[in-house]
Amino acid sequence: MPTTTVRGACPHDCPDTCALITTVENGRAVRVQGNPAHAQTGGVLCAKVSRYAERTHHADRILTPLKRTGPKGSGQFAPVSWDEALTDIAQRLGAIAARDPQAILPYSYAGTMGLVQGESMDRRFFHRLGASLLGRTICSTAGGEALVHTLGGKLGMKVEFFAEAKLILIWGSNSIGSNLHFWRIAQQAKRDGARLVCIDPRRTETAEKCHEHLQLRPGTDAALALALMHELIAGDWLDHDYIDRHTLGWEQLRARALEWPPERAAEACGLDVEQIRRLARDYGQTKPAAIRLNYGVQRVHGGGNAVRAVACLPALTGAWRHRAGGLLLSSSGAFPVDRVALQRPELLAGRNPRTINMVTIGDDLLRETSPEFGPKIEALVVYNSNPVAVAPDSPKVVQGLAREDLFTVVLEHFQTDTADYADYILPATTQLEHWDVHLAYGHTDVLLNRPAIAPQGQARSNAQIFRDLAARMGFNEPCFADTDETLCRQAYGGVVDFQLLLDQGFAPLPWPEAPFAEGGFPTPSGRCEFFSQRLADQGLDPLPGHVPNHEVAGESALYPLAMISPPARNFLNSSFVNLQSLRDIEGRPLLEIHPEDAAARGIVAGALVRVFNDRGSYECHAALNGRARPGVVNGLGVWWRKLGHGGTNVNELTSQALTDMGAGPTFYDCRVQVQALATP
Ligand SMILES: Nc1nc2c(c(=O)[nH]1)N[C@H]1C(S)=C(S)[C@@H](COP(=O)(O)OP(=O)(O)OC[C@H]3O[C@@H](n4cnc5c(=O)[nH]c(N)nc54)[C@H](O)[C@@H]3O)O[C@H]1N2
Ligand SMILES: Nc1nc2c(c(=O)[nH]1)N[C@H]1C(S)=C(S)[C@@H](COP(=O)(O)OP(=O)(O)OC[C@H]3O[C@@H](n4cnc5c(=O)[nH]c(N)nc54)[C@H](O)[C@@H]3O)O[C@H]1N2
Ligand code: SF4
Ligand SMILES: [Mo]
Repeated sequence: MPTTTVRGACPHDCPDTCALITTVENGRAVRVQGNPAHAQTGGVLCAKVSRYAERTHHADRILTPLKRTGPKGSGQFAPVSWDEALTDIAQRLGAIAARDPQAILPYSYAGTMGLVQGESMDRRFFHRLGASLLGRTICSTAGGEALVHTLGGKLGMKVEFFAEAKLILIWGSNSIGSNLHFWRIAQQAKRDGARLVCIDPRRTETAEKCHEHLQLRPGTDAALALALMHELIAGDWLDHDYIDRHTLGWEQLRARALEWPPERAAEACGLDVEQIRRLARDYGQTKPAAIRLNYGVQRVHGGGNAVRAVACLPALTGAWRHRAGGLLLSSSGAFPVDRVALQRPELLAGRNPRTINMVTIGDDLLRETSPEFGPKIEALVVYNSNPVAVAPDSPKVVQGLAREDLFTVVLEHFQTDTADYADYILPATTQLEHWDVHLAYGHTDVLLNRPAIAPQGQARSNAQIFRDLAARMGFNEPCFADTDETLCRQAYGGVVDFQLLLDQGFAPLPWPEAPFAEGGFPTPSGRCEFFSQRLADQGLDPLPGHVPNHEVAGESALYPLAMISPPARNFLNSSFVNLQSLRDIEGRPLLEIHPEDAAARGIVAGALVRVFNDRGSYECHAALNGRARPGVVNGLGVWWRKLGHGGTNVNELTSQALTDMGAGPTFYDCRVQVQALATP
């Protein structure tokens, strides 16, 4: 067979959504590379997805349906036919649905961000069934709601124009690790004279390479942003005309900001007063100034308020007037996805099922039937997610999944920590084997993914599996017959040129160069809402404020250290942990700790340590690499438990407490103690 190349899209939960070119020889993918024709990708992929062929043809791929043969969680399975698996699953789900379909819960997130394999036929299936809905909150809802209540949507600068900025604040983001193609743009700006400032409790690879690093305490970003406003007012570095014409609630915000002199913020943030003053001066006086905000700031109690406070800054200085000024957290709101066409909510037929928050799955799997909760969860269908590894408070998640009376189906590529608890594992195709169409949250191009190789073994696409299950359940609405390629076409209706997608693999959205240069915010008032009536109506603070963490470190003698758990660079959440070549780069599960905190506990570099709190205990190795600030430890995520020490990972320690907005997780709002177990 000749060598061919096929155009695709990276499926992963990453702002960059790269355009891929897969080289195929004899039916095997031999290479996955970046498409040089796509400007954002620029022909370059990260180390992870450069290994995508290795992942796809991995010896551990699940290639047939598997049925549990041992106790729950033992990981013992035997191959069965698709026919046997589908018949049994349909029968089990049907029996539960006959009593109350809300006892069935789908559990999925962004293992693939594809609109087809992530949010189309699956939703149709569960809507038709009347299953409980899932609140897909595990990543970005606090920041997302905050943006909606401030700017009017998940919208912001066009990422390419950061190259022209003269000051870039990289706020709550390790771009080199998790937004590599943005970092290329920031480097361009730096070469052209821009100053780069990083705001992060961890001295990341990115922080090291910026001109300045503000290493604040986790969960104190709103205090810093309010102090910046204080100084913008004091120095009168305000764009009064922009404020008058395009913002709402300036007088109230002004009063709030005046409560935050830099001295007060320095105390709260654990920063030097001069550093805050200098940043305010730079931000007030440099034009154009751009903020690359990322989701790292909003995984704490006050995450929504923090994003709101930061998102107010560009309106105060009028930074939005310039295409290289303003802010970008997410661009996903610019994509006109036709979710009604894809997901068919009308299949609910007037039913209004409850919504279960995916963050609290640990508690919710352990709840009995009650009037407040509704029916006990009897069946869980997991796809595109690995909750045992990634959901907070994993001791509870595991306890729930170990229930003998819970029926669990997992659609997967690999036998993850979650798949170990399944009754059935169904083999899913990877991105190289199926059709899909994508949005992006770090740029504004639509991407198409064509299959490059045939499904491996007996794997089927998620959409195909739900189509098959629908047929077994007797769901005969015509929408269940739509093919994956048809679903790709439905995702954007006629708004995006599908032929262009077929021809070149990507298509730009029409999105203005400077979206808020003339105001025009899609909020109820049409202005940037410093004051939000919608938040007031929910009984929340209508102005951005500093909301302290749920778990303030130093306030507990038992657990005096704050822990954050940002991603390890060579893993993507828990994906890729099972690739030996990438695991070799990461080495072993690590806890970064400041030398003073280590010395106080008799911990030396490389020592095996136990990190613990009331929720659980995590074993890993101490890293004294200069990245942790005093009082804060960094437990790099997200290892598979079974590939870590003692079957643990960092989410043994994190809590199910929620954010101020969006009912999101608080992974970086966590208190722990650390103890040496053994010296290296
Ligand atoms: N290599 C890699 N890339 C990824 C991911 C991955 O796991 N690995 N994950 C992907 C996903 S799911 C997402 S959502 C995106 C974006 O995911 P993000 O979570 O935005 O990714 P990071 O860039 O690591 O940003 C987190 C940064 O925030 C810092 N941080 C923690 N707490 C605070 C705080 O209170 N304040 C401030 N200012 N900073 C804080 C952390 O130290 C870390 O450097 O990245 C995606 N890209
Ligand atoms: N402590 C801590 N925990 C965190 C975070 C953190 O920073 N710290 N980050 C959080 C964030 S931001 C996020 S987004 C979540 C992410 O959590 P998840 O969305 O669960 O992400 P992954 O761990 O990558 O798991 C995705 C799974 O989907 C599978 N998959 C991929 N493609 C397909 C497909 O086409 N079909 C099927 N059936 N399966 C597929 C992969 O094999 C993988 O096992 O984790 C969160 N958890
Ligand atoms: S940088 Fe992000 S989008 Fe690009 S290949 Fe890597 S994971 Fe995929
Ligand atoms: Mo995420």
